[in-house]
Amino acid sequence: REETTELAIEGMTCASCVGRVEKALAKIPGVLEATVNLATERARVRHFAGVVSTADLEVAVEQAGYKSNRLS
Ligand code: 9UX
Repeated sequence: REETTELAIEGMTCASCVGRVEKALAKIPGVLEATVNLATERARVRHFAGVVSTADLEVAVEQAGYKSNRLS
């Protein structure tokens, strides 16, 4: 089953930050697509449920140097 998780990302100040966060999320096995909106500070991640947890996404964002909080 696929699901979409939204995260609030803190600490992005330029467009390159968006690319860093998208790349960090997209490389997780089981992630299908990751898009980040700088203006709204939101990441939307489509992934396989059961393969990728919200915690996995948050760890990846934090390892890339940003803070993340689960939205839905
Ligand atoms: Mo831009 Mo973001 O110079 O960590 S890449 S602020």
